[in-house]
Amino acid sequence: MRSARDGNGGDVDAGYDEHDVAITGAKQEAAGVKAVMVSLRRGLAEMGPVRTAATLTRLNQRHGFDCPGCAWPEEHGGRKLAEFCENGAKAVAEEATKRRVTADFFARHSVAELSEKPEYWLSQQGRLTQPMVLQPGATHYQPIKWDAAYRLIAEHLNALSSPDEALFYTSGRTSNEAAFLYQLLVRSFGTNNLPDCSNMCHESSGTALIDSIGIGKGSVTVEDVANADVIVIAGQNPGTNHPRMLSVLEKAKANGATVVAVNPLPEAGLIRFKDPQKVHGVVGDGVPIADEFVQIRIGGDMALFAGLGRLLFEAEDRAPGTVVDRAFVDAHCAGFDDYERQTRAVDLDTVLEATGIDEGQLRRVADILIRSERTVICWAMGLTQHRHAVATIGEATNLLLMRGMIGKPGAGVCPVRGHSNVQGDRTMGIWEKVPDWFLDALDTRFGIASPRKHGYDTVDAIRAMRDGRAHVFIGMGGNFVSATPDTEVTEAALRKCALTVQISTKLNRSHLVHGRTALILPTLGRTDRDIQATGKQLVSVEDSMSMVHLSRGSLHPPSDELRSEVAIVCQLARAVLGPDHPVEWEAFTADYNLIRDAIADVVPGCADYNTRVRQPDGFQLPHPPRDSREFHTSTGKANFSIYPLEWVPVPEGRLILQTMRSHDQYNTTIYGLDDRYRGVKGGRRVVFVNPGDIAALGFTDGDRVDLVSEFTDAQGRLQERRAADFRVVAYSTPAGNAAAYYPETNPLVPLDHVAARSNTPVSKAVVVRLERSRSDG
Ligand SMILES: Nc1nc2c(c(=O)[nH]1)N[C@H]1C(S)=C(S)[C@@H](COP(=O)(O)OP(=O)(O)OC[C@H]3O[C@@H](n4cnc5c(=O)[nH]c(N)nc54)[C@H](O)[C@@H]3O)O[C@H]1N2
Ligand SMILES: Nc1nc2c(c(=O)[nH]1)N[C@H]1C(S)=C(S)[C@@H](COP(=O)(O)OP(=O)(O)OC[C@H]3O[C@@H](n4cnc5c(=O)[nH]c(N)nc54)[C@H](O)[C@@H]3O)O[C@H]1N2
Ligand SMILES: [Mo]
Repeated sequence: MRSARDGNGGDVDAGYDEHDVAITGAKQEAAGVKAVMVSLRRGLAEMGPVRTAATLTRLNQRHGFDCPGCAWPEEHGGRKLAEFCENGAKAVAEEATKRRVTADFFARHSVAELSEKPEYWLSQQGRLTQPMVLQPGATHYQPIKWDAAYRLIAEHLNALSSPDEALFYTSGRTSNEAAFLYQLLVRSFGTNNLPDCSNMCHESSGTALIDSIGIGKGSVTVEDVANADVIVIAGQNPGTNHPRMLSVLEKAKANGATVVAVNPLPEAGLIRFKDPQKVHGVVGDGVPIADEFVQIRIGGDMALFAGLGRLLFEAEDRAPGTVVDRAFVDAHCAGFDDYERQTRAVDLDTVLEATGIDEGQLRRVADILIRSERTVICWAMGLTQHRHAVATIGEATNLLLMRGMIGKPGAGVCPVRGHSNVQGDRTMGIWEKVPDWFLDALDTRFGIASPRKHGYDTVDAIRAMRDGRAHVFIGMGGNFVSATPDTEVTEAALRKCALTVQISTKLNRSHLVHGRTALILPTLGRTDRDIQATGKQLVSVEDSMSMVHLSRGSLHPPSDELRSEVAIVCQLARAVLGPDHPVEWEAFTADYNLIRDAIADVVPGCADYNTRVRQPDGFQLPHPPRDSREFHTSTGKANFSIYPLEWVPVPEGRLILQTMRSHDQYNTTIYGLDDRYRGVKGGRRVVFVNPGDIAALGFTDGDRVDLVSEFTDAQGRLQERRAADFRVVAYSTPAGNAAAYYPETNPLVPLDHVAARSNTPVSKAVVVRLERSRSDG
């Protein structure tokens, strides 16, 4: 057992044995008083009573900070005293923890020793406190001064034979101010290599929506969701990943909405919700959420939307003029005739096979859509991380377009984003394929010459490192090595780099899988106070519904050695670009208002940013389809998207595995080892399998198996990858489908297994077979 010292520089004992995992049965309802108790207990353990009170009362309040949990918007007007959820509170506790990783910690642990520890143990050690360097051939990280760190990076960058040999990753927590300056630095340096977490997340949504409606963002507000007739929630687990969405769904239901949940798993929050702030949530059973639970086969959604489209056309035939919104289609859409032809020809037997549902349910859902005057379709990773993700989202959008459900109250597309500022980072130009008009505006404002050649996204960045085309990796947050697919390939790729730099708040695996030289640069988080030359600074973020608002950290930072992300970018820019560079880097660090003024000059819809962001609830960015039914697409109209129907058949003796989040993690950060809603306690190496499949494959619940993924590469060769030792759990999932947690299963996802057009790793459909583990007695 490891030592259990706590506090400054001590190791926190986070040892555990996967064989102790207990299975207690899945829950029907999400939240309730238990959720509040869990969040308070977690807060007290990590932060102590004073910081717990200081953080949880300021979370998502008008004068507080934006929750680093997810991108679901705050409700405006009368906010509740505690506008947070269990998992938002965990995200805050994770950042505002009193535990510290000091230079002494790194002196005691070699990199080799730390790389043996699980991700859970690493994040439990606390906040990083000072810049550290790993010199070539060294066994331990050592302290380094900030100036020396910037010089080291500048030397490496300026020694490259082309700026395109450097990669600048971003995760979605970075504020608008820091993101804007970061992309400005990268473009001033001379590359568009700005891969980000979005490439693994909602890239498919952006790609599909830009084709269909001309903008890659959702077209609804919270009020629209609350006032919808019908809300479809496909491929999303809000009870765990966007818990504050549940109270909006409850409100919508009280207004008479019908909810259709489309998911291979009966996720707790989709079935029932107990609002801990209401009496029935405290003493009763809560409220039912889904009126129709469509237990779809993994990857069957495109077929579902196409089949529903056909039934909608048939209903239009029975009662002409009642289903298709002809006026909208004629005035605003292109490609309707092709869509109608293709959709009328959809074979319903194929739809039933692809989705695994019965015809009665398909017809019931069609009837729900036909009766609806206002439909919202929400989705997340269950739709975006598939080979045919872009086509699937296009098909969902078609259903809305044919009924005129875009650009009217209570209706529209709602891709529910992940990271709290992932959408804002894109708006600020963190995009490897940013359009030329953005670069033109940047060049005009700053007198620089941005490159026009598109950069690498996440998957292409890994290929570039693997193939020796990129030698320096810089990560603005995130945990690249654990978030990306094909762990072995990615690790080898990073190890080939001359320099890897991680700008981070917490210790993670990306600090331990490193280039010849490696740097850890510790930074302030969302909850920390940020003081610069002109005083206390504020930052701003954009939520999933295009609302931009301020966030004010108030906690005393974990160490005086921390720098804000803005300060790190500006100092680095000075070191890399030299003192004569035209951008006013020093002034920007001193006063973030000046950054916001620059954003106002460059980014559309951000005029008067400093004033409008200070309005009580901030301001909403323009969205032409939502605001005025204008569509800035290739045709100048909303385009019906036409793709051949695709789904995911199950090969004989194999399973289709989806990789997903437990209730006790934030992406690669593992908060704890329980998945309360799915009834798992004390471990994460579990694989959820349909009971019929368990028997048919010759196993029983509780067996320990290796997951072996199978993939045919571009040359037609069969490849295999293995993740060892998972406990089989009998679970309600469609026949042929299985589920297990990410990041443990990332080694199974081949680098080339990507979505068509968006290049997003296909994390939700991996062909696997089960093999009895060698360790299974
Ligand atoms: N507490 C917490 N909050 C988070 C995060 C976190 O890790 N922890 N992560 C944040 C981030 S970055 C993101 S992107 C979001 C992720 O939010 P989600 O997308 O909800 O996250 P996943 O766990 O990947 O869950 C995917 C859901 O899709 C379902 N699914 C899988 N395959 C299919 C399919 O083929 N069809 C359909 N219809 N459903 C399918 C799964 O059963 C599961 O319910 O959450 C954000 N919020
Ligand atoms: N198999 C599989 N793989 C997936 C997914 C999946 O569903 N299945 N989901 C994908 C998705 S949707 C996403 S978004 C990615 C997530 O990919 P990332 O965003 O790269 O990963 P995170 O785990 O969110 O990053 C956590 C780290 O961010 C740092 N951090 C936290 N807050 C801050 C901050 O304020 N500033 C800075 N500089 N650093 C900070 C901490 O050091 C922490 O260790 O993973 C993807 N990978
Ligand atoms: Mo995400």
